[in-house]
Amino acid sequence: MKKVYTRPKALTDKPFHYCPGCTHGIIHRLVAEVIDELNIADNTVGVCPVGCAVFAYNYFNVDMFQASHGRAPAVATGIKRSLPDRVVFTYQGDGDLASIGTAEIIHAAARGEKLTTIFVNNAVYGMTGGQMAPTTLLGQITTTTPKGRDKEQAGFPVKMAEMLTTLEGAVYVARVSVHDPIHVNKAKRVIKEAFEVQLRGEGFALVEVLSTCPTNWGLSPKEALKWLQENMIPYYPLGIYKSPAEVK
Ligand SMILES: Cc1ncc(C[n+]2csc(CCOP(=O)(O)OP(=O)(O)O)c2C)c(N)n1
Ligand code: SF4
Repeated sequence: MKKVYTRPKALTDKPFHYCPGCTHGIIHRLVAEVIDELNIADNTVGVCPVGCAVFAYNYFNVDMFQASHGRAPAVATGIKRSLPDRVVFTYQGDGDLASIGTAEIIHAAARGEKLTTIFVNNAVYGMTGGQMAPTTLLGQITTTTPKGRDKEQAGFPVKMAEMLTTLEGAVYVARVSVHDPIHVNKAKRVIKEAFEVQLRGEGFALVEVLSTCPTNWGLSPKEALKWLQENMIPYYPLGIYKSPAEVK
């Protein structure tokens, strides 16, 4: 029988704690496969967020740090500046990165820190029970927007990839999705490029990954993938927004 999947060496054997159908697990796997393919596990340091991926240090088989809410880019900056030969990545949710950590991510990007950020946008605060995040769509029902997000009261959803693209220090900015196998494969290529940008010392790289939260969206895993495709992608278009070739 043809073997189609082998657990990457950059993941430990520990089973993920994520809810059934949550795509955090797929994104972890992609990052780990990229670390294996680039053969950088011994030289990589990851920084975990505060959110459902808080325990990512249990899963990645590389050196890991835990940052307090939103502070992963600041912690990663310190690691990279003191150990510039390390490959440093942050893994952050949208509550973590686009809410409490807005300042940290904007200034790390503006400074052109040579980091790779994996930004998981699932349009809600997953871990704390599905409250509205900056990325929650207009009309989307969450525990804090029971009638749907209203722009008069809660403003508009923030498009982080587009916003960070405007900063000169950000040299690679892309948005991908993991709602089907074709997009999962594309996401992996983009994540790999974001690590290669760092390996070439070119500057700050961020990949926004559209992800599901079936538990807090109140949908089955299959329905959640469809909801992501039909509702998130039109507002958060996929693509490579900026790459080093354009910056030079
Ligand atoms: C300073 C601070 N504020 C709020 C919290 C509570 N908190 C922990 S996780 C979280 C939500 C994280 O959501 P997100 O970053 O979107 O990640 P997800 O769980 O969806 O993957 C919040 C609000 C906290 N731990 N620290
Ligand atoms: S609460 Fe949402 S984001 Fe968190 S593990 Fe469950 S499905 Fe995933």
